[in-house]
Amino acid sequence: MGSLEANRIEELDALIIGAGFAGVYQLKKLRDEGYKVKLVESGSGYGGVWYWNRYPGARVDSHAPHYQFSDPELWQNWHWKQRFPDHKELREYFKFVAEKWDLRKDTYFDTYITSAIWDEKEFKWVITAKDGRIFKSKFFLPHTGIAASRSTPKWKGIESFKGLIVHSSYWPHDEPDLRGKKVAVVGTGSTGVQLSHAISEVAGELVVFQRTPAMPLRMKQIYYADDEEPMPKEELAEFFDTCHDRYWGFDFELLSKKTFDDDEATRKATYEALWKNGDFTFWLGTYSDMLFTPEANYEAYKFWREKTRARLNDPRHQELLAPTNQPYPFGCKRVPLENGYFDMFNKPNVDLVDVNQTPIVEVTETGIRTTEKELEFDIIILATGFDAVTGGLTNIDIRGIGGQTVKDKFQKQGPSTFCGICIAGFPNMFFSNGPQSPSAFCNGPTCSEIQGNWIADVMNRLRDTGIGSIVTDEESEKTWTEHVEGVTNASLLPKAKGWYMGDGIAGKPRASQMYLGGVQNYKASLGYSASNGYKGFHFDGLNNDVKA
Ligand code: NA7
Repeated sequence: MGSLEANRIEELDALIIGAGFAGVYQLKKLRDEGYKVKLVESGSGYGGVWYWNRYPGARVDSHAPHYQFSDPELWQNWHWKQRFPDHKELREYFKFVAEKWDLRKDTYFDTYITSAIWDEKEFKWVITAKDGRIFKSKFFLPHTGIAASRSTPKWKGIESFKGLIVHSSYWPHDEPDLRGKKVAVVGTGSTGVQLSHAISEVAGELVVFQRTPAMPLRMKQIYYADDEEPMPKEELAEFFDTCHDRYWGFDFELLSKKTFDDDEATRKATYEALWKNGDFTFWLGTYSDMLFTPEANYEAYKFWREKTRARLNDPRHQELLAPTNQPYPFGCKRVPLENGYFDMFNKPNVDLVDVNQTPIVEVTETGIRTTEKELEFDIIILATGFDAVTGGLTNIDIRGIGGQTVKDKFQKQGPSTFCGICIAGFPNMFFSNGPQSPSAFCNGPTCSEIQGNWIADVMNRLRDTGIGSIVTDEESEKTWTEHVEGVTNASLLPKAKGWYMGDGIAGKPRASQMYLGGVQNYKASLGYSASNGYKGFHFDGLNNDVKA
């Protein structure tokens, strides 16, 4: 690992923030291209969300072999132990990657970037860390991801609780002993679903506080023996190529038919087959109109509701967890996977509080008081999510041309970018898995590679031509934003309240946070700009007369 004294200025070609899939890939790629590049990370290890998400039950919902880099040097030498690897296995994977790609010498851990200011005269970013260190870099690459900024409720009395109160993604490295304890889990997104099930197996009592029911799918976990692989190694090179050109960045696609193209019996058989897969395919590999047509969506919901209710003994739980009236379109909030979440509600030590009927009034020294009663807890876990997608960028004081900030710009009407990779007014700044890119609608490593490669190509173009800066124009940004909104508005996404639409964070404008138009179309848009002389961009600095 590199070291840097406080207040010393380090000159770089590129500074990357974030040691998740995107940042790690970018470091390797740019170093291979001969750039002087450093990666900074606020945590103390590699993994991004997998460094932070170490709560009981944390695991990825993308089934193996999808969730890994496509470099043969890596996959030829790596063995997955689980079809859905848990956080520990994922951190092991990142350690292995860091060693194979020799990343440590160019990584600064425990480094939180507070500001990045564009110097219009020097064509450089001046980037400052919390501890006072400064980097001057031609390119600024904040690959901060979708879950860098935690969202914590502002309940009265929250500071007074005498037990342990923790946000799911700040889970203590020294594992707390939950055996026999009274535990509250607030939130039923994919985190809440995973962690409450895991905790129900050890805690004395568990109370889950639900605002909106999740619609999780069954997870078919497989534990691989040493000589077993999710897919034969000789097929993997082609597999990764395929993923780069598929709608969701996975090897499966939506079906080429619509819900009512099939008669009822065929449709049911199709749902059953997808359900048995025990992965995302019931959501993302289903009839092509499921996310776009209410009637089609309701068919999927009915099937899900029937499957779910059959597992719940208590009619109250049935109605709260899988309501008769569809609460929002299926798949328009992130669909979690589970293998025991619903069954745990049949246990006598697990209870469910609907915060719509009995809202949380305050946190007391000993627990949580709702409008109905006070409940005592030893531990309160906030699985309450994030200022998702944009929070990682808006948390940093990023100032572009004329001192404008990313925060102000996004605050006005939601994110506006060109191809979810850069912003008008912010030269030589590119990000991965950010707003208006496929991000959470794409298998993470797939998009990290697509975007990382494109960013490296831009940098090569500037290096080859001696040009100082590249920046997208307002017109191109507007066109992309309209395209993103157009695809979202044609879908059922706006009918669900959640972070896909920027809901839940005070003052955050409601707007589509991600691009739903498909990874292959996204890749084509980036490619079109690049192969047309970076259409949609302006160049400035040094060799101004050279056309890129
Ligand atoms: P999510 O998906 O944002 O889920 C947060 C959950 O917390 C969700 O059920 C919220 O209900 C609930 N919530 C938030 N604030 C409150 C308050 N004040 N009271 C009660 N309940 C609340 O975050 P996750 O961590 O589960 O997942 C994040 C993503 O990261 C994940 O999908 C992966 O893609 C990676 P709501 O639905 O808003 O009514």
